[in-house]
Amino acid sequence: MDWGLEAERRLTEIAACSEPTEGVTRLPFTPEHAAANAVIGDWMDQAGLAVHLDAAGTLVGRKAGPAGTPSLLMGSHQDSVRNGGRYDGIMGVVLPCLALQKLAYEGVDLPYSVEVLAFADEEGVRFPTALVGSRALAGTVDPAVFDMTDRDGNRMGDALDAFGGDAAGVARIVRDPARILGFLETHIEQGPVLEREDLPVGIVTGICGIERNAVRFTGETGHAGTVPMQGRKDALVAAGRFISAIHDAAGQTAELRATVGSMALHPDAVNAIPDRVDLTLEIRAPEDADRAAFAARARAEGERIASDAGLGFAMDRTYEQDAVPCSPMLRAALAEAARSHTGNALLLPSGATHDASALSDLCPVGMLFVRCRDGKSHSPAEFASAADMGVAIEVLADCLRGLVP
Ligand code: HGY
Ligand code: MN
Ligand code: MN
Repeated sequence: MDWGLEAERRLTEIAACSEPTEGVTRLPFTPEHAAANAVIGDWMDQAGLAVHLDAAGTLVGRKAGPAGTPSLLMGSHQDSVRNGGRYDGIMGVVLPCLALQKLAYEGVDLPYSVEVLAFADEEGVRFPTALVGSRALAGTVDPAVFDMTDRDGNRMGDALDAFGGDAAGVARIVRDPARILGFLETHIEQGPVLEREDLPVGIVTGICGIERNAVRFTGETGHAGTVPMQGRKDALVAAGRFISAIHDAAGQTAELRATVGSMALHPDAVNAIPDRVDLTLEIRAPEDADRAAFAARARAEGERIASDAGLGFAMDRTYEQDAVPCSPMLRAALAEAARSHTGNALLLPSGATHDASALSDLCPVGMLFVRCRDGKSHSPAEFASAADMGVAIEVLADCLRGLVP
């Protein structure tokens, strides 16, 4: 079997489980998700896994090892962003299923249990939260998330229950860390490093921490034609100065990323001076201390810009996730397998967050990255080659063979 070509075929097949949009749009607890789970369940079955849906809506494929052995968890998220690519998340479900199928063909019986997990919701696109499936296994879900609603007013808990999950029972699926070997996630890199180094796979050193802030500038509105330029309290001009200052400052800190991804004006009229601007400031960094220092610098800059123009300024953190180091044991196992197949074991950080971020509260985590064309992701242009996925499957299979419970 050409495992890489089979991976490409499966990813093409499941890309059809999408809303009728450009690229892939597959949100949690939707008809598209149900169609995808039917396909994933078949892959799990072909890999010799027993399949069930857990209370958080994760499709779980499990093959028990010798009695009393711990479980190695693998997998990633089945959901996508709107107009996303064919690889983000779902590649991490396809490749471990094929690696297990390859080992079965070779008559290899692993000395531990294995699970492949297809998480319902990592992106947090439909509901204003994320990682509910992986957090459920780690026991870190805030029950309040089930009252969050999507843009049509549907409660997440109701959508999960209607899908076959059990919001009230999520606390019962927490895993016992003593019975878990670790979590191994395979994911398209979503960045340019492996392509630049001309390598098919890489080993992740750690997952960046992330915080999101709600920022507000408040000034004075007025008639665009009568208020003199001198002395205006234009909230959008102040926000513009803030955004470019943040962009320039972030460029001076290696591996730190700062992004203003959304903005809303008031009164948002062509002939009125904006008196209020609400924007989001997202900050990511491999080191939490760098992220905290940058957030303090951003706050000071915003306060200075606002006070120089006689405006109001507020910056409130709305989301935070600490940086996660990958397990030295899993990094070493992946590196040894990658070296034997490619002669390389490039180490690189992940600027994107992943389900592994949440599962690090349960067990050691490791990540294998697959080369991403042009570093493009969260886009229909996202692409990973069959050849590179074939190498990743070989590396995964070797890594699994080498793990000792
Ligand atoms: O935002 C992220 O890094 C991930 O793609 N959800
Ligand atoms: Mn993503
Ligand atoms: Mn992802």
